[in-house]
Amino acid sequence: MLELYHYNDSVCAQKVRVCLAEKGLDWIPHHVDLMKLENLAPDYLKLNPKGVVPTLVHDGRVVCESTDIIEYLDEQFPQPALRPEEPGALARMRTLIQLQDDTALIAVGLQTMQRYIKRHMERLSEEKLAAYAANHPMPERGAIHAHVGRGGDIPQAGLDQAAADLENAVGSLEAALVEGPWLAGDRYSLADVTWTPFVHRMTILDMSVFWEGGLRPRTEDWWERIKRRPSYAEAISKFPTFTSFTE
Ligand SMILES: N[C@@H](CCC(=O)N[C@@H](CS)C(=O)NCC(=O)O)C(=O)O
Repeated sequence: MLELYHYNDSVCAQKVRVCLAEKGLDWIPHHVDLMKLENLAPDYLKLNPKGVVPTLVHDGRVVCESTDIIEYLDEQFPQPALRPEEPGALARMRTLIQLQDDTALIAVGLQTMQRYIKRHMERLSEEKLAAYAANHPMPERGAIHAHVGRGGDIPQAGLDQAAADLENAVGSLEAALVEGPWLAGDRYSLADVTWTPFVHRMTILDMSVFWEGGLRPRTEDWWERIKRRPSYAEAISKFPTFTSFTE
């Protein structure tokens, strides 16, 4: 049995949902509402000590970290294989996943925080914000949520750096796509799984200018093909996004 603790509009959770959809696996959802701070509930922290989503539970075995989860799924459910056998392609796949982990998560996080999460945090009471800041297992996460919730902004220099990092990352995708229609070459892989939610988020953040209009034509073409895969609808577009929040 596969259970996924996720949040509708978390890029890291979307990454795992895309992988599950590509493999045609059924899973039991447990929605952890980050806007209601459910990620800091004591029972959830027992599963995921960092207080973040996603967390996979497979027959009672707990796996955290989205990259570890998708690798785990590919090992446990090998068909269709999402890791290339050719060593060069495998290395390219891992490099692009690492780029997401090292750079894109922080960059989309800052931009999303300023554009969307801030307005939700601003509705929380001072008591809740103080509790978030004091109790988050990753103090810098608690602090930044409390900062924007109290009316603070992400410094413009940080937002500019995040945008530059994301544009550079799109440059890396464009370069990788020289090798084939997919990010690791001729076969769809975990690199494509990983970058699907991040490129999707960039479209929400008005960053599709980084590839549209022929600027990075291979990425533009890849993105069109990604959106046509059933996993895109199943794992991403059927879920609500920050832009549709009304509560
Ligand atoms: N490295 C982790 C990062 C997980 C992560 O940062 N998740 C975000 C949503 S994309 C989260 O739960 N944020 C809530 C918080 O930081 O309080 C992974 O890839 O699973």
